[in-house]
Amino acid sequence: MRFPTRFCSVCLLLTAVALPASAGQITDWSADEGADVFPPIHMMLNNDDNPDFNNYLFISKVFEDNTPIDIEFTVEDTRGVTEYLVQETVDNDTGVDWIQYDVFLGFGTGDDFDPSPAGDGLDFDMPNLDFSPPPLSQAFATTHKAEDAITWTNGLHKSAAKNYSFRIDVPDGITSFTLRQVPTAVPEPGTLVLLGTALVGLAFGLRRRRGA
Ligand SMILES: [Ca+2]
Ligand SMILES: [Ca+2]
Ligand SMILES: [Ca+2]
Ligand SMILES: [Ca+2]
Repeated sequence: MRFPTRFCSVCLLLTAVALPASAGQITDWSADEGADVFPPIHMMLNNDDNPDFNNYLFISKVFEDNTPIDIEFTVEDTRGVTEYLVQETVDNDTGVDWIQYDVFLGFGTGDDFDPSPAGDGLDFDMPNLDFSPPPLSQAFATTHKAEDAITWTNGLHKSAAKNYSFRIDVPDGITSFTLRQVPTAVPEPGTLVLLGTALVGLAFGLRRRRGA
């Protein structure tokens, strides 16, 4: 893949010029299997909606199955809001095409995941609605943006690595947050055939019972 290599070149370049990290930012993370997070690149903290400075978060993910992948980030206060440009390489290695891809912000992981509420400052660069560049996917044409959820549809993410990018605002007052990623597989034709067979069988049984 060309893009991850380019990501890494950008990583190295930016690491070379990045300012030294100071308090208040993403300081650590833990990820479900399949996700690799590169150390965040901090160009300027508290850069909420400052078009001149991006902080970067590079993530690479391989989905072996269609269960969600959670990445929990540890955060320290910055006395402000730090905006990150997240760039992801997402590899669909499930053997099944995806018809939709969602990312959510929240707290906790697995069954304990709670969506981030509206207005808490943790969001996909809202309410400024100044996404620049806007959230992007190489696989899908339509992007539905909400404060704590982005949904990509109108396309197929087949068995390949594709790039996604979006922004997140990380506020003061939280010690951690979770970025959840959820692919949706194309319904298998086999499932529909089985369902159809079951319905026909049920109707046939009912007719026989009525006839008896
Ligand atoms: Ca912004
Ligand atoms: Ca929120
Ligand atoms: Ca922002
Ligand atoms: Ca915001």
